[in-house]
Amino acid sequence: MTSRFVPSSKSNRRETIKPVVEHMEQRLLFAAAPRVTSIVPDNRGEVMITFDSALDPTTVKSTNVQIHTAGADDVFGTADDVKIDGIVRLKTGNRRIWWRPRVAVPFAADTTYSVKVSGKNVKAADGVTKIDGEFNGPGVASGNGTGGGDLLFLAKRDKSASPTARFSTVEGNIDVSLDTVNTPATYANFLHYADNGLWDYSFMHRSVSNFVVQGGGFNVNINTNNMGTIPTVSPVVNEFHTSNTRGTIAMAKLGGDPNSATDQWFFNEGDNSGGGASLDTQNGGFTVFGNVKNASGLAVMDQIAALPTQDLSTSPAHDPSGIAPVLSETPMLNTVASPAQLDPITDLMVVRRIAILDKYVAFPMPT
Ligand SMILES: [Ca+2]
Ligand SMILES: [Ca+2]
Repeated sequence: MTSRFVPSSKSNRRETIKPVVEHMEQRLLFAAAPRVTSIVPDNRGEVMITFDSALDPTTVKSTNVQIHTAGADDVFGTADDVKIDGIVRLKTGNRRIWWRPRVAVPFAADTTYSVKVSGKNVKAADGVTKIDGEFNGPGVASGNGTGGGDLLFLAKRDKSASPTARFSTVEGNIDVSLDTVNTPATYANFLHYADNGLWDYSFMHRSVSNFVVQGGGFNVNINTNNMGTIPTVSPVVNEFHTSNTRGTIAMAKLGGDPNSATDQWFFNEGDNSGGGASLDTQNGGFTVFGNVKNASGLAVMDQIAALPTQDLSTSPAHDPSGIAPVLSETPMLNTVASPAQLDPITDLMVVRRIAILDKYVAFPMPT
């Protein structure tokens, strides 16, 4: 055991040990306890936990990463707590734990839930070193400097005036800051579709260069690979307030009917406030209800806008609902030789999930 902490001397190295072997040993012997550097929970129970170094994949499993709701007594740590069934994956060079519930809506959206990553059982890539897991607060790296200690926190609803909706797309994430103050009805309408998972596996069906990319109305059934129409509720009243500038998101609606928006939205790729587009004045003005929060989200938006489009409006495959007429300017991850060869789940610009990001706090709650 003592040799673990004694680097080989220069003379030793020269005599017997090949440099590549020594390098490997050094790395293993001095493995630091992985610390958590980023936590992103959403309001339907999906959680991303990122560490500063790689984990041992065999130790990242559902027994060691657990999510519970408080149960009927509304108190955590009692017998009626409900363990949520989920799927645990290790991504991003084995540094990121991706926990997702097995069903789209595992509990009422915004329910507070606890997250526990076992400090005893989840190990560094060496299979020996324990994670340094003690939760130190939002945005702060975990740990107390010594391996071991559970990562334990509560995820809860973001009650701020501008919560974040994460659009998880096949091209990357777009985080959108939502405007609850100026567009409250549109925000409530947005929550209906997001909180019920209705936009999961939806796809962007329209892209017009330097103008908009549009989605929210249609989805792909991941079991049948068929395209379909997302069920809608009553239209929402128009709440035009914020200008349709680049990087904003607004509701789509029917021509000549300001109060007809339901589930379709569009990102303003260019400045569409005035000029030929005139989205601030046309049809009562289009309701901007949020804006892309950061540069990485804008980059993803631009990547999507840069995809080639294809006219799929004539006899596409996997279209039992007959949505083809809306698919004349469809952005494509992979263009197809003919619409009849369309493979929706791989060829279309799929939005895997839209959910509101939660806040997270220490567990137990600070008094
Ligand atoms: Ca309980
Ligand atoms: Ca520790």
